[in-house]
Amino acid sequence: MAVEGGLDPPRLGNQYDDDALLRAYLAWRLAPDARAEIEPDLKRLGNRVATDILALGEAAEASPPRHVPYDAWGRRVDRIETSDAWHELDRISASEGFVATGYERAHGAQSRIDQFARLYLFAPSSALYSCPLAMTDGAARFLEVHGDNATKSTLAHFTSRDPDQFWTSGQWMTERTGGSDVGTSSTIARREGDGTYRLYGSKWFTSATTSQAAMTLARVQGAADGSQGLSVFLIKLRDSEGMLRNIRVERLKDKLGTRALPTAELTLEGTPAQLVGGAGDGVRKIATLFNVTRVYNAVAAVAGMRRAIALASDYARRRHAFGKALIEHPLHLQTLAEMHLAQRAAFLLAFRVVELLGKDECEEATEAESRLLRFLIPVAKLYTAKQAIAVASEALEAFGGEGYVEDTGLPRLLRDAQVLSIWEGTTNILSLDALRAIERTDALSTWAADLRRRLSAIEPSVLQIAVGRTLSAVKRLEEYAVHANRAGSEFQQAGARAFAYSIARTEAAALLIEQGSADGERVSVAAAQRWCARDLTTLIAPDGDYRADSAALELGE
Ligand code: MFK
Repeated sequence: MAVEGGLDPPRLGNQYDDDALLRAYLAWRLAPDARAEIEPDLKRLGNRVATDILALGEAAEASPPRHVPYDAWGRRVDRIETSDAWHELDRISASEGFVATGYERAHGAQSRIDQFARLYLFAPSSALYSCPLAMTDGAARFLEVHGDNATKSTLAHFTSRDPDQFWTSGQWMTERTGGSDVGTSSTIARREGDGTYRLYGSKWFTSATTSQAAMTLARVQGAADGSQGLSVFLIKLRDSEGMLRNIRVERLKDKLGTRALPTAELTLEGTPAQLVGGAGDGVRKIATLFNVTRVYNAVAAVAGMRRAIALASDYARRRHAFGKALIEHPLHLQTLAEMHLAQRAAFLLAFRVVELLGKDECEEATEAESRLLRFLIPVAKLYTAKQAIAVASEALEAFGGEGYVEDTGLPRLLRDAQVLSIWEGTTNILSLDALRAIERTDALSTWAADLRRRLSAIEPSVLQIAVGRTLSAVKRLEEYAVHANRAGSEFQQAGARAFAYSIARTEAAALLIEQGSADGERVSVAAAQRWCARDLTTLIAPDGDYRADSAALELGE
């Protein structure tokens, strides 16, 4: 039956073919052989994420998980029922090798680029199945680094392409004390006579509770307070009959977004667990895991931005107002261009970290690159998350009232973006983390030297002004850091967010310039010029009494 009247809704085409930036980036960064091998797959996936995978994601969203505490006979069963579509997304994740690609390392250090290009296509259609994949990948990397013979088979499940063998993993770090100050975790691990452990405590925010396994933190009975007294444990969640092993599901979270994703409050009532990586220093060890999930977060953020822009750009060509298509109105075009630019910068930043991660894991990173990775992960995660929220909000506005109407599916773009700045370390926690990386590893000098080296390799061109402005920003950031260091820790902390944003913008500037210089395409050159024409650094004022000013503002005095 033909559809009568109404508005012409936005449509999604092949998400690989339509993404000029992704294609240009891969042409720029991937070895030609690797690209030739990967491209047909990305093209195929680009179609799937706009057709069958998209339909599954929408079905999963429409049928959120349900907690069934008791069976018909009053027995406590704590089943979490998810939709068939959610199960199918799990099987597709295995067969598409979304985690496996990162571990097979068919393209050496560039395998992470291959893998994250696939995830970038998948994430916005996946109803957040990308979240269990993030945690599974983090867990796999953790086991690769800290595991032993006893955990080998679990690692094989996490990295399997066989849907019947593939397992996902949760990452249970958050307790009632909060998700940031992890060192205060109160879950206790009691050692049994046979050397195994049982865990007792509550986990306040456990995503993907339908996973087969989870990595968690607990304090071996009698161990010291703080993060050093914590240890990392692997839990296999279910027994051979599929029942949770001494885990009580208190309830599912009623979240703003990510509604297909089961997130629960749990009580561990003597849950059998395996100590991995030895006792103690749990936060330092689990950083291996959360640094991977933070990279996923950054890639999911730029992928979400891309999806919002794809829809808004398509609609701007269909929708007419004041006698012409929206795209023909200069201010609408300008607004879309700004969204594209924000996404472009964030994309390059996220994939810069992906490249460094791949090198680091394949032991091809120099010492300086490993330091940069440690520093740029929090910077990229915090910056891309905030940009994703801003772009999603702008995209909704680009649809007018339709962007505010639930059954268009558009409000979900904003709801799902909002989580990105909250989980896996909030903006402030990550800004402070970047400061700590500077304190502990002298990352700022490494970063500044790296930028100067890369920019000095740019051939003289129309990008010279952009290069000059980026170099000035690097100098300003170094000067600010010296001043902040003198002014003391409170000043440094108060300025940490503005500082991290400025680092992100300046790193993105260098990447945009490098891309513009490498491909000489009008779009890349214009992007670099436009980005660098504005202030890259916005730092808190070094003079004046910032603290008294902040207190006055906060109190409304
Ligand atoms: C689509 C995307 C999907 C994403 C899905 C995920 C859903 C999961 C939902 C969640 O679980 S959200 C909650 C996630 N929680 C966090 O991410 C934790 C946020 N808090 C922090 O990151 C804090 O900064 C931290 C807990 C790490 C502070 O702990 P401490 O113990 O007070 O800090 P400290 O003393 O700096 O660090 C202890 C050790 O860890 C140190 O080692 P060393 O003593 O050997 O130097 C640090 O160097 C090391 N460390 C800390 N942060 C690190 C790190 N190492 C590497 N990278 C880092 N980022």
